[in-house]
Amino acid sequence: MDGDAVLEIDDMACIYVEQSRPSNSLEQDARHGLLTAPRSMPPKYFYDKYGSLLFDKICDTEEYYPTRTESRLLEAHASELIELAKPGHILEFGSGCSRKTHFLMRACESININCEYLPFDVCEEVLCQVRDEYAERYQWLDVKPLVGDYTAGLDGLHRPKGSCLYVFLGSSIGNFNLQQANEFIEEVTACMLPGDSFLLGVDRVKSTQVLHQAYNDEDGLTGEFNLNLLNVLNDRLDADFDLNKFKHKAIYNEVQQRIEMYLISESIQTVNLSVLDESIDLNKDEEILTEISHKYTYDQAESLLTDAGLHILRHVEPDNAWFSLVLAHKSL
Ligand code: AVJ
Repeated sequence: MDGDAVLEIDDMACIYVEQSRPSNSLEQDARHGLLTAPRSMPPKYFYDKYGSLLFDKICDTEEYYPTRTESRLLEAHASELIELAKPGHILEFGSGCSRKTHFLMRACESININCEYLPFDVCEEVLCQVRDEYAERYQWLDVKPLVGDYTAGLDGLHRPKGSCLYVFLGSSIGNFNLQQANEFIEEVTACMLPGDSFLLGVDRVKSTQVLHQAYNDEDGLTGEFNLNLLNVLNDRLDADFDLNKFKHKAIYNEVQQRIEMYLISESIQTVNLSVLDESIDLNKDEEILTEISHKYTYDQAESLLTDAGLHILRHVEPDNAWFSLVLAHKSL
């Protein structure tokens, strides 16, 4: 019936989550990060259309173990995790294409938990696709996409009524430095009511060789992904970065327990950033830090959640201990 169809679309319309803190514009981030050394840009600008496609391809490479390792863990443990959390709502930060969330939905389905899915992401276009795909595949499921930037504060988050499982997968937490990671988890915890839980996917400390290969894949996809940031800057700042004059570098910093990804200037060069009305002079071998990806030990992965006052319900890892899924809850 026509009326029903309209109602259904209305019910599942995207909700815009208001920022509770201003987040920097690309122009501000570029001014702050690029005009003086040491230079850097936040990793969120990787993900234009081409960057998102490249990231998807990275996830399918042999070297980039996190995606498949986490997927297998979810596949093996989704049922017990869902049974522990008993969610009325599943709210996922940085849901992207929601490829891994299917494991959680199937687990809900198999034990007849009727819940609502709230994917939270910056990209409305992808959120709408996810909504349609999930609504079609899981007829019992309500999908309420949340459009917004989860790094810009969570006060604007409409908190669902009934028990909620907050999900943050893919070791996206690794892009935060340690302080930011703690702050973000505290913010989520502040949204939680007693009985709510938090499922966190965390990449683990491991051999430098395995880590190095994961960020230096044979086909050069990670390099392309990194260099694509310069395309984004050329586009949005009307800049003139020459991609042939930069190279990709990713190293594991054992002291800081993190991958550091850089773009290296291969010669002395001047780059114009027209929109900023500025130019920058780069030395040969000068670095621009484009991403950090923090790795955690088993105990550190738990501390992320327990330091915020949550209690661990379950912590699963594969035999090689390369990745952790930690489920914690706020006690009653
Ligand atoms: C999406 C932030 C988890 O840090 O491993 C993959 C991004 N960068 N290869 C990561 C990324 C280069 C990824 N995260």
